[in-house]
Amino acid sequence: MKDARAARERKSSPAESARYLAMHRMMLLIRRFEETLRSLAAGGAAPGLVHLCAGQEATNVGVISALAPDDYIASHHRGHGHCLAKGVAPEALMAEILGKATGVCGGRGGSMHVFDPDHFNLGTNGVVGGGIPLAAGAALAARTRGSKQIAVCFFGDGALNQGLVHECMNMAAIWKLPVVFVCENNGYGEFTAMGDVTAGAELVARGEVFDIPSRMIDGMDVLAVFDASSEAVARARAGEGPSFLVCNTWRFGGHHVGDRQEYKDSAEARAWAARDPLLKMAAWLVENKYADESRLAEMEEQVAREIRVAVAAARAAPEPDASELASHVHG
Ligand SMILES: Cc1ncc(C[n+]2csc(CCOP(=O)(O)OP(=O)(O)O)c2C)c(N)n1
Ligand SMILES: [Mg+2]
Repeated sequence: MKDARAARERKSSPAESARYLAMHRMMLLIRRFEETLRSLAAGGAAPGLVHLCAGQEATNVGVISALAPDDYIASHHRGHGHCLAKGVAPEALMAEILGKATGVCGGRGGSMHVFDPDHFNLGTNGVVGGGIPLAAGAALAARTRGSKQIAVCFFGDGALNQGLVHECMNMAAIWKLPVVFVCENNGYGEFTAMGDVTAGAELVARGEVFDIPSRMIDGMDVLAVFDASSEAVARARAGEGPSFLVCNTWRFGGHHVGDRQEYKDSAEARAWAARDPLLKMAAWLVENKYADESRLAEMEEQVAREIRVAVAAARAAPEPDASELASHVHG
């Protein structure tokens, strides 16, 4: 199949150019954030399990770049990239994951419960499929208020077999809710290959059965994800109802930090590594003269500095005070 990026004429206005560079920069920021967090978590600095999204940046950034700042997202347990792309400061996210008082939720949520209302982020979620009804509810609430906001829910291939997906897709279709269902299909749920637990080869059929427009997309191609998401978002905003996007992607690391991934086929892993979304976008930017190698190197340097500063601040931040333990528990 022809590359979506080559197949479509792209405008080269300054605004478009800035958009493509911003997408690449955000993917880079997410990758460097996750790499840094991997070593911090491996050294025991982050309480609880930490699930990294390196490899899935094109899906995170492609979808969220198609949203307005006040559109809602509901994320899942592998959600740091969603939080960053939606606008949280790296320092506030890192502090949250490290359980520090300066974190987005004062260190109470950690990696799997980052709730960020300032950026209309309904949170990462430790319950597989748990974000789906939150997004459907936010979409219903927005429509009831007469707002133009829409909602996106991200979930993994493992969540496809949760009843909630089908209940919410059915209701969203019947009520034409402004919601976009995004399955980040990375081929595995924990340590089990998708094909061993998921019946039916055509994942898009899960949306089509509800008459929801459903598409399979190369989730390693940020521009392909952005194009498909822009269409889905426009449909939702125009009152035409939900869409379902299956983004085929790959997590470069284990299920969580510390997973040795012995269940993965190494040839398959190498093939996916060659499709790294950052390499693909960098090559496209250079080929189409949106940036040259030195501009990309400068961007790398800026991002590395931003992460260094954020991590140093998060590490130096105080632990939450024990006297605050019960705050926010009862309203
Ligand atoms: C309701 C529920 N069931 C089981 C789990 C345990 N669990 C955590 S992550 C996970 C796998 C999820 O796989 P997928 O949805 O494909 O997401 P991925 O980890 O691949 O990003 C499971 C089964 C859980 N957290 N919640
Ligand atoms: Mg998965």
